[in-house]
Amino acid sequence: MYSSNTNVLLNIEEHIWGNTAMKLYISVVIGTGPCDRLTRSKMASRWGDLGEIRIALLGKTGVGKSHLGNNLLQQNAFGVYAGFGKSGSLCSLYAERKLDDHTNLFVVDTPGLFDTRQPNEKTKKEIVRSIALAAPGPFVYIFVIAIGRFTKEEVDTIDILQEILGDDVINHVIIVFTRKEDLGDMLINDFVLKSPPGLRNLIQKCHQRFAFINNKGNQASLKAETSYIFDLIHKTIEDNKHVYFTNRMYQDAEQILNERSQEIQKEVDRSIRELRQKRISLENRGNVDTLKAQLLAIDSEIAAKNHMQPKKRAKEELLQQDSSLLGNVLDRMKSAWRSFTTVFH
Ligand SMILES: Nc1nc2c(ncn2[C@@H]2O[C@H](COP(=O)(O)OP(=O)(O)OP(=O)(O)O)[C@@H](O)[C@H]2O)c(=O)[nH]1
Ligand SMILES: [Mg+2]
Repeated sequence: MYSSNTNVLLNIEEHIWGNTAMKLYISVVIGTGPCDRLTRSKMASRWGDLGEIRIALLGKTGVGKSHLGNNLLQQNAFGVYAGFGKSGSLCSLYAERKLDDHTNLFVVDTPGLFDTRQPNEKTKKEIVRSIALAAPGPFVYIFVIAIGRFTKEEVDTIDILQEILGDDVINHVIIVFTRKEDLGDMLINDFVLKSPPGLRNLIQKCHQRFAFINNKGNQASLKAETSYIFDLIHKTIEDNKHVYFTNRMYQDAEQILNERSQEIQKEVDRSIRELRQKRISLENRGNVDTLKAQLLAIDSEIAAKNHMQPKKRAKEELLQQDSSLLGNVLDRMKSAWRSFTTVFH
């Protein structure tokens, strides 16, 4: 028999997943299946063994991308700008948080990209940077639109996205409308019905996958709205059979990041070896007690280096202005630059 706590959990999970997943959950977590412990706990994750859910935020400047990113991440990771569209900065950023024991949420914020057909060289560089940060490819692109501020530029953004990344990218796009409070008493169905044809087409193009959020809402409404968005993300990932969007550009970026991660790992291994050597020679100097502080410092330095994730370090290098790693990605994406020239005019 299950404890009452387990029953509560079962009810919640049933609500979220439905019956089939529920049976799977019972057999795996409660222990009726022949799984080993590791498989059990991995299967218990709503996200299976995906490990990392990569999400990219898209949309015109000032629509609330960063604010939405912060709400999904439950932290103030991205700069939110008080004025509408005042960001002006072109620095793509990323942040992450744990969704459960096995799954990280990884969000790339792209300030106002893809929203003009006349980007300067700096903007193009930022597009490449944001692609590289989300390598090997996002599971879901969240296209953010502010209620009541839909323009032709939004349609253009999706067109540009498809022209750069390919038509299939649309299968990974969901729309999130911010400023939900502006809906007032209007029902969601009415909102869709009364939307301009361009927006209705866009919703249809995105397989009717849309959600609403008031980024400035209270805790309870934020909880309900972000949880609905996560359900939508989950459904999109299921619809795409757990395959993230990728193409040559993402794969090139991934390869360069992997090469850099390997170099970083080698550098780390070398400096750990040097630290260990230093430790041994200190110990050989005799009185270990007087050297205690130095030995402890070396131990904690070794622990920190062991803890470091080379891939993460590589992505951090991409954020640096004039990073040579970004230069390498740009070089590798020369063909992409050519396609930018044809897409943007
Ligand atoms: N009332 C209300 N304000 C919002 C909502 N979402 C965002 N805002 C506000 O709109 C402003 C712009 O939000 P940001 O998140 O910085 O917009 P952004 O899309 O990241 O803008 P860029 O970085 O310039 O591309 C901020 O003042 C937000 O607090 C919302 O749902 N309701
Ligand atoms: Mg922003």
